[in-house]
Amino acid sequence: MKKIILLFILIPCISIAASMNMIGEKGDPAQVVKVVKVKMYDNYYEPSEFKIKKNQTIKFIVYNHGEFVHEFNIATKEMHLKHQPEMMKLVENEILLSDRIDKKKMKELSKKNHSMSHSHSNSVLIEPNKSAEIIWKFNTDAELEAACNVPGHYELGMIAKIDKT
Ligand SMILES: [Cu+2]
Repeated sequence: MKKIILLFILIPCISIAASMNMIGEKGDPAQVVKVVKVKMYDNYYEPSEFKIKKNQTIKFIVYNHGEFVHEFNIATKEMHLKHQPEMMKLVENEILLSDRIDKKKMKELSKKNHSMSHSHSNSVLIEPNKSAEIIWKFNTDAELEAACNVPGHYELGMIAKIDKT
């Protein structure tokens, strides 16, 4: 039974990794040209739009002011939609709780399956009153948005537009 659950989580992670190069890449800290501070609330971002230029490397410092766990994930709309069932599995396995992440459980499961650690360079999952950083190089023409894929939040409009000129 456990094996089946792990497989469900593993498959979406692989598909996300495979499409990673089309959305840009993890940025080099030495090449950061702009630092953008983002505040997370229940359930929206402030600001809700980022203006950047193609090929820029941007550092996002994201702070969660909300009462719930939120995600900051840079991807295409299609990738966000594909990622959502994976997040649902984290909820079903009681790893992702409404106001915290059960890191012990996540660690236990990730010993058997590395993808369970849920670390992708284009996304961070942040507990209330905590912050995280993402450095991203926008060397892509793909239309991107930052969004939260915690179940229900995307539908509530927890999306920030990335305006690339
Ligand atoms: Cu959220």
